[in-house]
Amino acid sequence: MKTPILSNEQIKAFKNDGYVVLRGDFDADEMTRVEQWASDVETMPEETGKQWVYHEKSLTEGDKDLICRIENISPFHNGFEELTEVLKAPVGQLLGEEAALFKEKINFKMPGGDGFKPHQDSQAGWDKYAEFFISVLVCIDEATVENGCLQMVAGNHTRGLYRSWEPLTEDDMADMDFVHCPTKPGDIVFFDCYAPHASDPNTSDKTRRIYFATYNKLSEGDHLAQYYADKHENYPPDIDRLAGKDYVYRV
Ligand SMILES: O=C(O)CCC(=O)C(=O)O
Repeated sequence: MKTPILSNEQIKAFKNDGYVVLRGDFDADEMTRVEQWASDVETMPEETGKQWVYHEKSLTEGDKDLICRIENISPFHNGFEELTEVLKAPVGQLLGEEAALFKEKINFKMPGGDGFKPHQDSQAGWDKYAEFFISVLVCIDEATVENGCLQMVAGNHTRGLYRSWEPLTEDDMADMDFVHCPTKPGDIVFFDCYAPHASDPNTSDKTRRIYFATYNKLSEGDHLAQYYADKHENYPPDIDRLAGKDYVYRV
């Protein structure tokens, strides 16, 4: 995979808007590989101590079981490890220093898969680990309005964190303008941990996979192991769940 390099205009757009979209930055050959890697990860057996697989029930097809998300992939897949490495350089350009990987996942959003309520990523308790994070989205399948592409608010990231562990309220959103951000395979989006965003359920008949990797400044520490240890306590992958215990996805 080639290393994406941001232009000065792209860096400026990120600072102004809280996100920036790079169109077609990974080419068709690179995306054929990433698409194959995502298919590999989907079929890898679910085992304790390996990649973390989360399921959901279809919103449209009765009780059909869907994969909604797979996290903690790169330790078990060389391709995604390579991807986390090449994305470090452009994130470092935005952070102004070297980046450390914090977490990564593929959101599958299969047909009938649910969307995401409006939120800031840092609302998921990330401020416990570091002050600031940047997430990078690599679009694997075309993301459209119909299949639940990302919706972003420009310019609101400068307000900082609204509050932890609760999505944004109607009051918070009174002056926010959520704009659909459709993406094609090979598009890359960088976004600030305070940039409000959301997405709708997938009402199409095709899966919409997007890869997300999140980084913090290396000078703020390497928190990946602690983040996943804490998350395993509160919201483990489905295979590690205790019978009778209620697990609630908050943000
Ligand atoms: O995959 C999506 O549609 C949005 C994902 C998102 O907002 C998140 O994972 O925080």
